[in-house]
Amino acid sequence: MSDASHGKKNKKNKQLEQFRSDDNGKKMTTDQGVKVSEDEFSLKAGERGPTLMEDFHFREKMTHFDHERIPERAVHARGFAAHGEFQVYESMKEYTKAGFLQDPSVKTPVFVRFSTVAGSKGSGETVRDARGFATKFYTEEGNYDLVGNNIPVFFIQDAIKFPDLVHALKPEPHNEMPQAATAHDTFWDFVANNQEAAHMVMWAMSDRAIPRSFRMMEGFGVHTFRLVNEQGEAHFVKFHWKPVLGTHSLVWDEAQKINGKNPDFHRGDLYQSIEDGDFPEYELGVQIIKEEDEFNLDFDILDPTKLWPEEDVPVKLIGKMTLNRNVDNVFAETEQVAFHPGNVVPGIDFSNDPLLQGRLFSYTDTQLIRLGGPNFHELPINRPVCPYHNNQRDGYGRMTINKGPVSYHNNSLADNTPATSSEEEGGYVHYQEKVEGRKVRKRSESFKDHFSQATLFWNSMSEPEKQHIISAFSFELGKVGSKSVQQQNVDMFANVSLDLAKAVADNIGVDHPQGGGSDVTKSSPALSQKNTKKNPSTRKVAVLVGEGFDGTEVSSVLAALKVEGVIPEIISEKLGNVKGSDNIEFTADHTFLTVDSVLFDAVYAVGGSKVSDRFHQDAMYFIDEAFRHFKPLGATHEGKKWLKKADLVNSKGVVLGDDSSEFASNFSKAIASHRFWDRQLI
Ligand code: HDE
Repeated sequence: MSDASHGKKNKKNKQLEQFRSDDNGKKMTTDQGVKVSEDEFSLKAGERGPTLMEDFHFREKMTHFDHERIPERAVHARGFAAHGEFQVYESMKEYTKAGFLQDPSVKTPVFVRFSTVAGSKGSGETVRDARGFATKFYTEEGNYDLVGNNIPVFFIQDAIKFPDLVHALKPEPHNEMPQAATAHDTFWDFVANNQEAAHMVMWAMSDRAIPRSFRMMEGFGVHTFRLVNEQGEAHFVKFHWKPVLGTHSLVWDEAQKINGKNPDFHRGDLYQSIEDGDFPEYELGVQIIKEEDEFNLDFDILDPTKLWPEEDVPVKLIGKMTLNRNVDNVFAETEQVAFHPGNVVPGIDFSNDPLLQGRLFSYTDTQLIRLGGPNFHELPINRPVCPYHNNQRDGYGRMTINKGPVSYHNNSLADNTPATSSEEEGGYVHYQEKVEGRKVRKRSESFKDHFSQATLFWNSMSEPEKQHIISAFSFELGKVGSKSVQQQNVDMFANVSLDLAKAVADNIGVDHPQGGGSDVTKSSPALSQKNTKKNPSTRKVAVLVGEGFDGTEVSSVLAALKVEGVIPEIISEKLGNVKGSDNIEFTADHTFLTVDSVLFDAVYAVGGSKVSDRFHQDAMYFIDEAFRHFKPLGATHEGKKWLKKADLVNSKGVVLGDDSSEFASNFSKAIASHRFWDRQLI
């Protein structure tokens, strides 16, 4: 609560307050403010007679309803957002004059929208896909948007190919299948015939594409940008978001089941964490390269299919973002927010990455149709918190009432205002990069190595991560109908790793590749999730409790787990109270009917002296499934019988005990480990 009452005092929130409306307890009126006397029956000529056009309330209600939908985003349609704040750790003056990166005492309001890329607005959230990670900083110098993804590279090198990529990955046009999935012919046909996709495809087939939570994934600005300081000196920069809870993923089988059990899994997780005060936190990181070192790496820093290995160019953590407030209205805020990689502030500038340059065109263009005209910057969520004045006028839905006759520049009637600002006064002056060249439709030779970093990524994976990638390729290509496309992909990925290509070829029944192989031996440990942070905080544990459980002991285990930040939820035979010894009762949050093991991070089997056969059976299934998804299992008292019966007691990540404090501490360590990959793979 200390945190500025969850960001309620910040400038953006105060601005939004002017637009909020609470209908609770109010009288109903028309949009014109006329009180409504009847809202259930339309106006008719006689009880059984025709409805009359003069029923203005009916007309208004129906017309508004008829126009309620707007086009969904062409990509990133399925998203969820939250408000928060960003604070820099120390002044970044040396590199940038951006005002919000100067003063550690300043909290800059932010709005962050997470999304999947391929699926429609109503699609499942735990699909295999990149995730959007778009942040709007409402700075005193205007809005700065860092419109990133959770994967640091992209499928293509030139924006002109984006429509092709998206046509290939969206559902196929003749039958609109499959929804929110790349496991189909056109996507893989695109990959094999546009081999610059190799590196990002490796990420998309890895665990990164099935995050456990929006709170547990990294974010990347992807492109190389520029930071420019007060002296006009520029540095190249890549932006990173590092989740404080570490980077963690689901298991593919689990991810698919979650989509059935709870298609709102990721938004529910984000929403509830914020409601519970477990505010998601991310550190902002920068990798910086001096202008004169532009050509010192073994790839082109303008190529968006390349990352800068953290071991070569360290990530400097420069600040922290905390998401501390849910939206009041998803349509008004999350749906109407308009991000744009071209929304920059003085001190942040572009590079010649051809993918970035093309994005600068696309976002406003798509928003013009999605949000219905050129005034979407006036929507409350998109407004800057600093004043804005210019000669833009009119258009659909214009809200600002610009006074006076003058709407042009230069003028004398208004003293030539609104006036431009010099660089010293804070005017945005584009970095004066010297550019020379012929007009050509070409790709630079320096962009032509598509495989070295794909192999770097492969080399950096732990053995279980490699197995997951092989399985993902085998799943996706296994769904492809064309033998030729399957073979082309196996042949292509042989350039990344022969082991990978052969394993996939065997799984999908095509020939081993003819050539291939890579001589890249380098790896980047920072890319493996094995090396991420481990923390039990906010992990959800299913506590399987039956009538007659040991009241005192189990209560003390749960209390100890809560101290570690773990969130236990009670599953019992029916909702309501479940009685244990020592007059202790728990309230069941769920039954086996309402939840499933895939919705939890770990299982604590407690049991009870009086459980029914049915409960026993359901618990065995629940535990077995959690085990197959490599989840930590804990058991005390009668619960141990279940694990013994399933023959799991000697497996990794299975914690048994009777001493409640020792058990709680061991179990909490196991929960922090996230998953136990060295169990037998299923
Ligand atoms: Fe986007 N992208 N994109 N993109 N993108 C959109 O803009 C586009 C790219 C990203 O939550 C669209 O308002 C082109 C890379 C996010 O509202 C559209 C190219 C990265 C979001 C568009 C790219 C992104 C979008 C669709 C290749 C990571 C969701 C709706 C040149 C750095 C933002 C919209 C939100 C959304 C175009 C590639 C991130 C069509 C042309 C690379 C997070 O304008």
